[in-house]
Amino acid sequence: SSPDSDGCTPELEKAGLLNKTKIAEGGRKLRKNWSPSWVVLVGNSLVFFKDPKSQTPSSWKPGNSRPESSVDLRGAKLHWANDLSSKKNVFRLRTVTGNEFLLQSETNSLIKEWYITIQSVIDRLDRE
Ligand code: I3P
Repeated sequence: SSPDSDGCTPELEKAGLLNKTKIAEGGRKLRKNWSPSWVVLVGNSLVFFKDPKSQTPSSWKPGNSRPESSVDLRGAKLHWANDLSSKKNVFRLRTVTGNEFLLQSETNSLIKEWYITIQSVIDRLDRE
């Protein structure tokens, strides 16, 4: 069912708008700075783009849509983390390099789908 039967292009699993903050970099704690992020799950990576809606019309051009950052999901850990925020529907993603992110949505069903889909990619990579 893959549109990319030769396997040269990583498969797009999911994309959407979530609230995001990075809380640690290489194991060092960072100050929270929540902002909306366009999140794309593709291949083995979670890729973050600045929310186009938060930008001025002139700053948002197709050529400007370079990722803000990208996370390698191999060996990553996912945990529900409602204890780490006053917000609801929050989970924490921790990479093998000690980078930690909180991701959040006001919509419970939406954040559950993200959790399940990211976990399934982590599980697939664990089996490789
Ligand atoms: C933080 C800001 C965050 C909040 C965080 C505050 O204050 O209000 O939204 O996290 O709480 O410290 P500031 O803007 O002054 O940095 P949540 O929204 O996730 O609760 P925390 O320090 O308890 O994590």
